[in-house]
Amino acid sequence: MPKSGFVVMIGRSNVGKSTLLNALVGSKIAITTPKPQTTRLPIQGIVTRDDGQIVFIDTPGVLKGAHDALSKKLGQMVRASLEHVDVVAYIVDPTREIGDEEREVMRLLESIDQPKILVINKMDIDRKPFLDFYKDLSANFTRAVEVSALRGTHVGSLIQTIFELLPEGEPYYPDNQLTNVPNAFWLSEIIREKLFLRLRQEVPYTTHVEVQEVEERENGMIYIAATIFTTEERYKRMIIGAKGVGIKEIGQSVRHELELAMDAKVFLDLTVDVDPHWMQRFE
Ligand SMILES: Nc1nc2c(ncn2[C@@H]2O[C@H](COP(=O)(O)OP(=O)(O)OP(=O)(O)O)[C@@H](O)[C@H]2O)c(=O)[nH]1
Ligand SMILES: [Mg+2]
Repeated sequence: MPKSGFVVMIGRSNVGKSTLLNALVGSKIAITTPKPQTTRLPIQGIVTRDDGQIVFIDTPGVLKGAHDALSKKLGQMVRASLEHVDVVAYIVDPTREIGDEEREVMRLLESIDQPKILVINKMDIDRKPFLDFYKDLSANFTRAVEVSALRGTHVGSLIQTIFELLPEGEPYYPDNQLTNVPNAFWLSEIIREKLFLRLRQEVPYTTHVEVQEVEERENGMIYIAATIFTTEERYKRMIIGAKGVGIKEIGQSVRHELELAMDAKVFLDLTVDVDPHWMQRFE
């Protein structure tokens, strides 16, 4: 009898949850950046082996002390995603100090009945002042593993560990499916990643991307029309940049990545627009 189930990945912002998801699935389905709160919606990554199927759910980092509607909504999504899962993977970063945000996540974990795996990530980094703290914590968990999501180290043994803990069951998805992310959403995520990588401080957090059109043209070229919404005129100017250089560079890096991923020529029609109310759509 094969095994199957849902594994939610929780942890503070920036510990590498999305990087780990990509490493587990073996394909870039979630965007990753050095900035906190990159992930906004739970994204599922699917791993199918002879043993069965694991559906991973990547969640937004839990941010402590953030009171705006978007952050609250993110927190609610994390709590809601804990309810119907078979295993919880708690991802930690031994290079960073334990702060309020971390304590918040640990509190959240205490009330969970499912098996819990402590995943100590970023083991490739030499200086890990908080490694011992997390090693001591392992006693409170069903299992503990040390990985490097970036290098892919011990990601296979994490998958094995999860299979040991999963219940028997049939797969939820066809065995060739890697994610639940629809194409348009994935495209908008790639655009958002480039915005995060290029823009400073608060600007990327004011943005939201919508893909209006994806069309394959006769010559095999893929035409994509998308709009970057931001909340204020001055942010729009910052995104566009002097003489349009900013948006041009963002467009180029998006196109470059899409062409590699889709193995086709891409024509990207990227617009920047102001919508002061886009965040309300998350409420
Ligand atoms: N050195 C090293 N860096 C890593 C590793 N895993 C992730 N990172 C880096 O850590 C940063 C954050 O990674 P993400 O995967 O976006 O983190 P996240 O937990 O999904 O963050 P949020 O979506 O904001 O909650 C990125 O710059 C990654 O490249 C790792 O194993 N080793
Ligand atoms: Mg993420």
